[in-house]
This record gives sequence, structure tokens and C-alpha cells, in this order.
Amino acid sequence: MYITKLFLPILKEIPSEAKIKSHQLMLRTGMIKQSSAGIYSWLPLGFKVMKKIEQIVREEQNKIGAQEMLMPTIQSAEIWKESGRYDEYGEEMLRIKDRQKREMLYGPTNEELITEIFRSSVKSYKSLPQILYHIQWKFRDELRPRFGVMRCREFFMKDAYSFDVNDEEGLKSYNKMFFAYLNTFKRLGLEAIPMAAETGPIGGDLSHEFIILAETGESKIYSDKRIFDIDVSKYKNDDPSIQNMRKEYNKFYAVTDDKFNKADFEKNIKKENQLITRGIEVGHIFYFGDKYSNPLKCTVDLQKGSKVAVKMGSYGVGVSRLVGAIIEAKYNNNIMRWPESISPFQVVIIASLQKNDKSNFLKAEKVYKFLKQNNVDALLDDTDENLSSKFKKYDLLGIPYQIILGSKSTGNNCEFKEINGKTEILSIEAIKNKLQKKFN
Ligand code: 5CA
Repeated sequence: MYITKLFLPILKEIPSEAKIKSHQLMLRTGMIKQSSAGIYSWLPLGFKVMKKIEQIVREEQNKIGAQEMLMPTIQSAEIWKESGRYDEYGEEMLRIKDRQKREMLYGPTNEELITEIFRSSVKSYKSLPQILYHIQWKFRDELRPRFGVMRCREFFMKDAYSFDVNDEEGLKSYNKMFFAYLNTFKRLGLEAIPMAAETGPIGGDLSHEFIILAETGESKIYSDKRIFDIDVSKYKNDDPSIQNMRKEYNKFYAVTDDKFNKADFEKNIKKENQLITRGIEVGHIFYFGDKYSNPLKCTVDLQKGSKVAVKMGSYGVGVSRLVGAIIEAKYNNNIMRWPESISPFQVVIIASLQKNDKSNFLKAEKVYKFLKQNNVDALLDDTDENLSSKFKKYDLLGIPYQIILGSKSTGNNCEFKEINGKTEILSIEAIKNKLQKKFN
């Protein structure tokens, strides 16, 4: 892509309504545009990053056997009345009437709808276990939408739902999801720690929030520092290994604000291992057994003819929130750096322009064509700005690698720079090989 062709409305000024870095940067670099309070359009750059995050989330869900589907954004109030949450949910729920005066709502979450789908399709314990998920827009009429995509009213979420025959099996599904989440966040370049949490309006008595550390985070956390040293890559995707992983996490105290108990914290953790800080919740998982299946009569027949309400859990990842959360985690010294796995482009090619001499730009175009032929997702800077403003722009955009055509690029060699890191002089072949390796 040539940058002049890219729809990239970069703003000169930091918008005053944006209080935290990620919000400022997302507006400034034209990733998003506010359409009304807490509701955003996703412009090409932001959309591309979000879609890459979505794909990683999807791949890790598929790896644990979850199946993708798609439910609508608009739901009927009937099923929410059956579960008892229609009144309980309060003003956060956007309620709508259709032309027949039927009560509808824009889904803030999907426990009821998925339970209704399940009860009308599954009759026997033999069809269990199942995990279904979708990646869809949600609407919550937050009292104070703020921090851009971090706490907005309309947001993109992956929500999954598990169905099992008893609690023992249900906990296996919960643990599988726990494992999938750790792998997902790792691929996104994040260190997300599972913290025991309150269940709020979703319900149940077992729940973990996955939190990344950030000063601007809304969640206060209390943990044993050693939980950050657990290496999830030593665990395999099978039940015994996943159970061992859970046991290792359970050894360390890690809770959010509402679960905090000062006496427990001080008794269980040595002073030097105590960590009290703030973080951003990027995922939240719940096990609530028959909280929805009971009132909605979602049962299966057991072997001996009796019926049992299926045991369920639900599992959310804030896909759109993650774009902001990753910026918060990666922005440093006025330089942004996207993890390779989700960077909007893999490399940017920048030419130093001399008056009446287009040779560096012509070389840059050649490099660009060569990389494109080799499936490298490159951005070519074809503006006539001076080098220092180009560098500033790409520090802001955070594309992890730069190829610079200037005084140091002779013959087939170019300057190859890691944003925020070292510079090397390499042949274009070597750069291509390096990039292909990094992005595979
Ligand atoms: N049904 C359950 C799990 S599927 C559920 O809705 N859980 S949740 O309420 O915790 O939301 C899941 C994730 O969505 C959160 O961890 C957070 O990352 C994201 N999220 C929640 N509210 C917002 C919001 N207002 N703005 C942006 N992201 C949000």
C-alpha cells in the first residue's frame, strides 16, 4: 500500500477529550472516529489491527474444540424475562420496541439466547460437551463511557458458552478456556494474569478476570509476583496437563479489588513478593452451572431416563478493548510498537528525498514491489515530507520495521531498522528472509 492511497486521517493535535495514551493515539492516527458518546467507527488502520486480534482469538478458540457461530445483535426480551435478568439488568441494557410494539433489546451479552438455542436443539447427554462461541458487537449503556475503546457503549466481544453434563465436566471446559486465554494473550504479546474475580450480573461463584498491568487500568489488583513467572508453554492441550496448569496458577494469590482480603494477602505472601497495582481487564470467564439452564429449562436426558439441567459457563474477550489495551502496554517514550502478530503493516519503506533526485524513491518502489511479490505486507512512503517528520509519523504508527533508502543504501543494500531498536545494512534478499521469518 502507498501511504498516500491509505485512508489515514492523522490529526496534528491531540484531541482534548482523550485522557489516556491509547485513546489519544487511536484518534490521532485515524484508527477510530467517535460517532457519538462511547460509539466509534473503525477506520481502515484500526479495523485491520482489530481483525488480526480477532483472528488470533478465533484460532485459539478453535484449538480447544470451540465452534464458531453467529448470533444476532438484537434479541427478544422474552428470554430475558424467563431468566429473570430483564428487570435486573437495569439501565445498562438498551431496550427497543419494534413496529409491532414487541419488546426487543440490543444484546449486552448472550447467555439467554445461547441457552434458548441449546434447549431447542439438544436432548441427550450424548451430545455433550459442547463449546460454542461468536464474535459480535455488544451494547451496554455505560453510565460513564470513557478512555475510548476501553470502556465504550458499543464494543466487539468474543463470547463463548460451554455446556456439560455435570460440574466436574463443566470445570474441565472452564479450564480449557483458561488455557486458551493464556495462549491467546501470549500470541498478542501480552502478559495477562488470571485473577479471581466477582461475577457481577453474569452470576455464578467461580470467575477469573485476565488482566494486563497498566497504570491507566480500571481494575485494582493484589497478587503474588511469582504468578508472572509461570510458563504456560510447558503445558499441553489435554485435560491432565491443563489440570496441572490450573494447580500451578492456584498456588499463587491473585485477586481483583472486590475479592481482596488484607489479612489473607499479608499472611500468604512474603513482603518482597507482594504486588499491588492496577490493570486492564481484557478477558473474563465464568462458571455458573445451572443459573440459566434451570429457569430456561435447558435439560438433557440422562442414561437412566431422568433429566438434568446442563451446566454452563461463559467466557468473554474484549476484542475491541484489546486494541487500546495493547497500545497502553506497548507505548513507550513517544514510540508505539505493535507486536508482529497484529501490526497493521509488517514494514514501512522510507526514502530520503533530495532536490531533483528521485533515485532513492525509485529504489524504494523497487524494494516495495519485490516485497509485495514475496507476500510481505509493506507500506511505501510516497510523500515528499522531510525524513525527520516521516520518522516521527512512523514512531506514532508503530510499524515494527523500517527500510530506509538514503545515503547508506548502496547497490542492493538498504538500511533495515527495528523501531526503537538496532539498525543494520542488509541486502534486500536478506531483509525479505528476515521479515518472512519474523512474521511466520
Ligand atoms: N457473557 C460474559 C462472558 S462471555 C460477559 O459478558 N463478560 S464481561 O462482561 O466480563 O465482558 C467480557 C469482556 O468484554 C471484558 O473482559 C472486557 O474485556 C470486555 N468489555 C466489557 N465491557 C466493555 C466495555 N464497556 N467496553 C469495552 N469492552 C468491554
